[in-house]
Amino acid sequence: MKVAVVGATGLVGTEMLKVLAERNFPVTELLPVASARSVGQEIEFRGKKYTVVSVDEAVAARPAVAIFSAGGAISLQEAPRFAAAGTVVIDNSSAWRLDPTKKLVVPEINAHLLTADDKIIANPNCSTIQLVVALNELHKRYQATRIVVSTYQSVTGTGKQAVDQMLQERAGQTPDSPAYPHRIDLNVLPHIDVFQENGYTKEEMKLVNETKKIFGDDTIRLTATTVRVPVMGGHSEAVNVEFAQEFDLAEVRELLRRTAGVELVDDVQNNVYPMPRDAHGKDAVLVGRLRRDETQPKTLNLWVVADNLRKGAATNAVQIAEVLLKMGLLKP
Ligand code: 2RA
Repeated sequence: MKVAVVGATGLVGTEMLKVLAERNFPVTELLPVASARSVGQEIEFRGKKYTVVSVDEAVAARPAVAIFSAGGAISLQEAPRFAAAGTVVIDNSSAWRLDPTKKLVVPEINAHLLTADDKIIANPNCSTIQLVVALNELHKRYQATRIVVSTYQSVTGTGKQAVDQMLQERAGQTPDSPAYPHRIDLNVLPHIDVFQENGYTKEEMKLVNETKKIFGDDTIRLTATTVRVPVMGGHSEAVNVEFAQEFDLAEVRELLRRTAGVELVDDVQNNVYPMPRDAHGKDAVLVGRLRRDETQPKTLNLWVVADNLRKGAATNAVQIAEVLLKMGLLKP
């Protein structure tokens, strides 16, 4: 199967190639796509060298699927071109996520919505994916009515430039081209993406709006504070969720053990709880620090950690492609 990866040289694109190889996705011909300055470069995939091509070349090659992680502007411009050529696009940018005609998919939750009509499919934001995977079975059982999330997001979510800034600051150097308006090492920034009129950032509003779309429930009240932290390995989230139904903590534990994509990591007596360094390189969403919110009924606190480049982006996108393949919706 001919597969294009658009944004193949970025942090997420590189992870997509890794996951495609690890999961043995049936790629017979790879089309690594990147910006003009990268065209002609060589990348390695499954021990074979491939030359980076332009978007035009990739569209003309009519791949079965094009997995994008190249930013919203490129997606808005190029995804329809691939779709018009018969390619199914899975896009990791925010461009199509809230478009009412496009599906926003986390396979463990709503892959059943996919049909042959879906030519552009949106991959949710990383901080949304780990939240909805963690809450999926609990929401089905107890109906979440209000969610308060504080995130602690890895610099890898911004990209290589941010990782370089952190490492240069850590080495006592002045960053060559800082990604953030302030120092990030030994600091935290309550600022991810741009501020909106309502005082929230785009990242915070993504959590609010995408969560409701994926759960198909506009009545869920969600408020978020998203924070950038000088950490590699993954995003962490402190989640406070109020349910319509009363719950039993032992049953919550059992439901989490049975939740697709979740690994329960919760034994605080032995200092066992989810941490980014343990999530790094994994596809599971790690959940721990389960405890009742003692200030109000039917409310649970939990701690959720996942590798934002994997389940938060690359793996979720490849899992969507695997579902499409299984449903016979990708041309061979
Ligand atoms: C971030 N979730 O962490 C955003 C985009 N990857 O920066």
